[in-house]
Amino acid sequence: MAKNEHYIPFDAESVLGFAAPYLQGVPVSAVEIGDGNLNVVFRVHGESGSVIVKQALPYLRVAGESWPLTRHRARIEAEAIEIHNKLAPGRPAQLLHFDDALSALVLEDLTEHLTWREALIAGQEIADVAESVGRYSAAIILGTSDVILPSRQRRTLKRSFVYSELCLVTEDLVFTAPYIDAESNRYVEGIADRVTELRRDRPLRAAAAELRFSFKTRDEALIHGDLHTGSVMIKPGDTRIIDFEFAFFGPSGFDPGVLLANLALSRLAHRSSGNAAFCRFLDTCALAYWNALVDEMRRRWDPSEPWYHRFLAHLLTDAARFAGMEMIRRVVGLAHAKDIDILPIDARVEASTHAIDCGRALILGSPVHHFDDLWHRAIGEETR
Ligand code: SR1
Ligand code: MG
Repeated sequence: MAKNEHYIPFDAESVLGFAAPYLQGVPVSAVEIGDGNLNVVFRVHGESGSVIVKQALPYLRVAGESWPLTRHRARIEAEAIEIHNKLAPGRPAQLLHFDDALSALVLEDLTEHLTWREALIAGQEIADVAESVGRYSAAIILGTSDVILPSRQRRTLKRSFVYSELCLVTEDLVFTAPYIDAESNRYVEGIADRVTELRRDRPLRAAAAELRFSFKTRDEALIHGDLHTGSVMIKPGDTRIIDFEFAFFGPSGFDPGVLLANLALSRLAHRSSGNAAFCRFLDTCALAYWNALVDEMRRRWDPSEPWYHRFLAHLLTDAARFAGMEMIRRVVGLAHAKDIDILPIDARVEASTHAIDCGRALILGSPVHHFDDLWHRAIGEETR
């Protein structure tokens, strides 16, 4: 059967039958809980327990039918979960079933978890999250790269991951739109002049174009592709990664850059709210993420390999520049950091302005050589 003949978008009724084999007892009810930008997401309850059904629509949910997309992202997500789960067992939310024709995944329901972003907004200090995400990053960066995988195996793996439509979305939303007068941009009124300056900032525009080129051409590892704090689900003692539809073979520094940028944005939000103690917690999170990543790489890498230190040095330098791009787009572009958007207006303007300034410093400053250089630049507290 051709793929389109079988495809129907689920509603709260039709999803019940689809989820039934993965539930205990008969399916009882379903509710649409998706608040993401891309897909519809149902929580389906059985007599006991529940599962998540995530279905790709033939368009971008946040933009509607005016922004058509293929549903190929569902297959990308299913395959990336499988591969990342082999490299970092138990870290991705578990995939119970994938139906290609329906572009639908059945996933375990993490009912006791919340996103890391929500936890950080609420000022919750949950231990070990950053370390778990750092180890996951190292596992996938090394485990899908030519550093470790034999060439033939890696080339086979690469064939199933094209440069997808969602990579084009990232190209546009992260590397392009914030630097032009794009219709998709949105920002708080109080930073309008600063946003106009971005469009006239030739060094920054050149660097953005160069980083976009890196994003498009450096197929170094099968990265998550959207590793912000909303893609991490947490509860005390358990950290899970979700939303793998942006996965592709791209630059290794992109995921660490995105993750650190979102921690820095959270910190800017808390600083503008006067929460100094929580800022210090975020400092420890950022450092724990990077230290765990480095430690996990060391564990997985032949210690006699002299290239190791240079590899990590480049990774840090790249991560800093990608972090800068992510910081700017999350206050200027289409998809924002909720941490900052929910602030009272003056604090929002202040944090948004800092995000642009810090992002610019990361992108255009001299290459960072130590983690502290990256972090201090990202939070606007440069020490040198
Ligand atoms: C239109 S999609 C907007 C954003 O949501 C995703 O989580 C990615 O970050 C993307 O850029
Ligand atoms: Mg997402």
